[in-house]
Amino acid sequence: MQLTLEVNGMTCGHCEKAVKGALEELEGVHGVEVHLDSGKVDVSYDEAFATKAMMKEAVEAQGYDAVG
Ligand SMILES: [Cu+2]
Repeated sequence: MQLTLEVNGMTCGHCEKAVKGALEELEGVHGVEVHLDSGKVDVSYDEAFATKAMMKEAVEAQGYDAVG
């Protein structure tokens, strides 16, 4: 499965690393690609383990706003 999160507040490489790292720590997440310019984050995952709600929570725990 693949989905795209929309994340507000990412401005630099540090933000990118924080968001990517938080998502990759979730069980079932296989791949994360952060697009800083658009604020979009593509996630490949196994839906048996990870949900969009869990991803949003992980992003928000890093201090960013996951809007979609
Ligand atoms: Cu930053």
